[in-house]
Amino acid sequence: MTAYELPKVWKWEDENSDLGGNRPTAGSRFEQTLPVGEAPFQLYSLATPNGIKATIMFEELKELGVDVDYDVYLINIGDGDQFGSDFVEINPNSKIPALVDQSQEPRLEIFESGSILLYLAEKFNKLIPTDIHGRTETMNWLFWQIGAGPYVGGGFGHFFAYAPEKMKYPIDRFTMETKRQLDLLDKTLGKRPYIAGEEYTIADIVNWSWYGRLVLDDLYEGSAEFLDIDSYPNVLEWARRIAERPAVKKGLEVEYKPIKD
Ligand SMILES: N[C@@H](CCC(=O)N[C@@H](CS)C(=O)NCC(=O)O)C(=O)O
Repeated sequence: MTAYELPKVWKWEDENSDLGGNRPTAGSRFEQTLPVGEAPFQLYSLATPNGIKATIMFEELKELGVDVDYDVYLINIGDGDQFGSDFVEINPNSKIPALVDQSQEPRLEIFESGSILLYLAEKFNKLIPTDIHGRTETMNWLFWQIGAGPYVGGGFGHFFAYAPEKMKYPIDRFTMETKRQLDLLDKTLGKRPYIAGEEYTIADIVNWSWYGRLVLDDLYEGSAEFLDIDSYPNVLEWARRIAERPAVKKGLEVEYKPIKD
């Protein structure tokens, strides 16, 4: 690994374009007008593991007979759309997915995928158990995914697939943690059919979007072999079962409308 001498004060070196790329500051970088459709829900997103949680949720609600009309727009995070003024108005954290419920007066802005799923589950009383035990267990695994997922995405996935060079130290560290998480899910799913118990819930949607896709080798090419995915048979069986759900298939195929002409 390249030797690195810590400076006294870290300084950002701008290797990025004017609009895209992360910076050590938050807030909008340019004026932007996002399209707004007629549907009660306006979703600004992209089909990443966090983004598909929202479209799968909407499609699951539709399958359950809920009248949940939504418009979905493409936020190209590579182009820096998430740093435009209208998007930042909805999500000051500049990450997809971001949702507006314009059936509320004034309109309601919802960001963080977990918050979006919980909001929709509570609003329509679906995909979250009503009894205290089931509900709490669903929340446990919902929050667990939001906290644990970044070790997989920002940790394992980043160093396995995207970092400019392969570095043993971070790959060892995040592979170990990812495998620990998979083992935890495998043990949990060895005892029950769904993440939080006997029912399919929002905890399955958020976890499948990361761990289901990971074990099905749909996230980082070659990672299924590298992680020895066959040693997590319960996760694999659950991942394949969820992938067959009509709403999941539809959620992955949703057409995103452009935000620019
Ligand atoms: N904790 C957030 C994470 C959202 C997130 O990291 N979104 C990524 C795409 S999967 C993003 O928008 N990245 C753009 C950027 O970092 O500039 C959530 O669950 O909604």
